[in-house]
Amino acid sequence: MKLFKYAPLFFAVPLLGSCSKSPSGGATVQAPNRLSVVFRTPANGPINNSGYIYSFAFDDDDNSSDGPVAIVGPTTVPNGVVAGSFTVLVEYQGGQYNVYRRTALANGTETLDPAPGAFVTQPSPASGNTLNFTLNLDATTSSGARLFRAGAQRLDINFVTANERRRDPNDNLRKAVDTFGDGRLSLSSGGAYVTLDIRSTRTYNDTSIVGEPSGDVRTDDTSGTINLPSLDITDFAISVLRS
Ligand SMILES: [Ca+2]
Ligand SMILES: [Ca+2]
Repeated sequence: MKLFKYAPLFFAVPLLGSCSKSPSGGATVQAPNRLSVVFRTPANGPINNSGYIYSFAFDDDDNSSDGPVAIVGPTTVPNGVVAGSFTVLVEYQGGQYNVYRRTALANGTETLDPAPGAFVTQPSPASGNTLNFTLNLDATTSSGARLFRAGAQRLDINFVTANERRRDPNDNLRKAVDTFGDGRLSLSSGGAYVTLDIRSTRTYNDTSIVGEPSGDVRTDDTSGTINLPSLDITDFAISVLRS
């Protein structure tokens, strides 16, 4: 059944054309190079708008051996959800999207340089089980740096969902997490990130690149209070536009 989910999805993504009006009808944004994501949880797990975290991590360092990966336990890393190597982070929580250029620091922490103008059009809060957004690949951060490295040809990509950022080092229960790959098979690793060629216009979907299963949210929590389907990465598509 999964195979038929994408046709209407792709037509909904504003990929065609090289410019886009803002929702207010204001300035036209020129963005010939774009990266779009459509992300779905299952029908019985609507996107949680009151605290759960949906993180989309992209690494433009041309090293496909170092992540990004999920954080599955307590952490001091400020973003709290994604670790390993990555340089761009899109985070959705509580109806708000944030985008950062991320620099890993030698002491195990990070700096997150916000890029509030990185979306081609400001994405709406989630309703139902879908998140989608389009980044300008040539966007700059608030400090004037490029969001994505100029000339990047590949991105290492992982999506990570989590119900919380766990800070307590004495709390060794695994929080609830999903990430690329089958969490039922690999409870200790941080997920099967992928490396995608972004040199030309194309669309990747989860079936072709990672085969992301449903029902593989990992947790050791036994309270029954976490809505696991709302964290379950089920379908996604990643599209590149070059025009
Ligand atoms: Ca997974
Ligand atoms: Ca999943």
